[in-house]
Amino acid sequence: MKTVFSPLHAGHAGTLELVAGELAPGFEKPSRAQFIKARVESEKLGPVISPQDHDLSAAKKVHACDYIDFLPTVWPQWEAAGHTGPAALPYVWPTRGLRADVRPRAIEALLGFYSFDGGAPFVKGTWKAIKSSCDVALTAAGLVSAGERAAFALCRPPGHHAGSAFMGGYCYINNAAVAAQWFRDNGAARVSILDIDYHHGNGTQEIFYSRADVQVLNLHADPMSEYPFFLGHADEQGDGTGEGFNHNYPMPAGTAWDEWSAALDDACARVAAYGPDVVVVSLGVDTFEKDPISRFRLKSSDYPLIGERIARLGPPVLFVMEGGYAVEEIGINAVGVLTGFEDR
Ligand code: SP5
Ligand code: ZN
Repeated sequence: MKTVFSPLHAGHAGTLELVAGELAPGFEKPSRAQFIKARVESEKLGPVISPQDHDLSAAKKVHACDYIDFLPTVWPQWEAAGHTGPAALPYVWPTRGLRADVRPRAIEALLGFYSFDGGAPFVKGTWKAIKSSCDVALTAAGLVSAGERAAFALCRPPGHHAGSAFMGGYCYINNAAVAAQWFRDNGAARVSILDIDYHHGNGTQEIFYSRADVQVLNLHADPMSEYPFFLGHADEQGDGTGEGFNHNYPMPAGTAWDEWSAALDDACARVAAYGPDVVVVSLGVDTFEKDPISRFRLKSSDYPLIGERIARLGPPVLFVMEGGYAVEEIGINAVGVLTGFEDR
């Protein structure tokens, strides 16, 4: 299968995040994409191609226009405000009891207005990386739409925590959601999004929660004790016309292949019953036993089995890269899913 990759991701570097009360180097770092690309090449998965430039209209179909228009202005506004620190980060949010209906002017406030956590830092190259990541997803979607059985969007930064008007959790534009909507607008009547990242894809769920034309399935750590904490419970099944088209599989810390793959089988049965024209896989490999921020117990040998199971679904598949922070093994695990898909 073809991989779509942009070197512009590398400008999103030197980020910081709060870990146990201290600002620490971001886990979501450029070497992640480099290790995956290197493994794609060493495993001879297929050609690695550059994305085509897309305008922002596809992103604006799942995100608020004002949110998307804000993203390229963040770093220039941050600099214009005289800040000299290494990364732009929010520190105040319009939570319960405060007003979220008035858009503030100050960049420090706008960052909080358009985010749900402090996990989406900006540096000078962040916007170009965000845009390139979205272009990667759309270009790979185009390959699938043109008849490829599958394509790999090697997106960085990831996307599944980004909602219609907010960033967070290393995510800015929801690449998988943009691609799913693009498939809908280009001939697909039904799209399934299968999110296998360790963390609940709260942004993807929010975007499609009231819709029946995009089914969303999420396998993830129980939000009672794991990030993003405030969404991802089993009783969230969709709203209105979307009722019955959202399914969550929260699982406890320590979950290993037997339990996890049973959830995957159930999710796949739901996909098969839905009968989508295309499946978008939000491919996170932070379910790995050695992931530094996660607590599932999948082994490298499990990842090809995931790909094999997804291949048995039948419809064409767009794989969109999400999380995974054990950089030494991230290529082995992510590409393991893809070779597992191709081997049958
Ligand atoms: C796309 C994706 O996987 N985003 C994940 C965002 C997770 N943000 C919270 C990280 C919490 C890190 N806790 C560090 C524990 C180190 N032992
Ligand atoms: Zn994750």
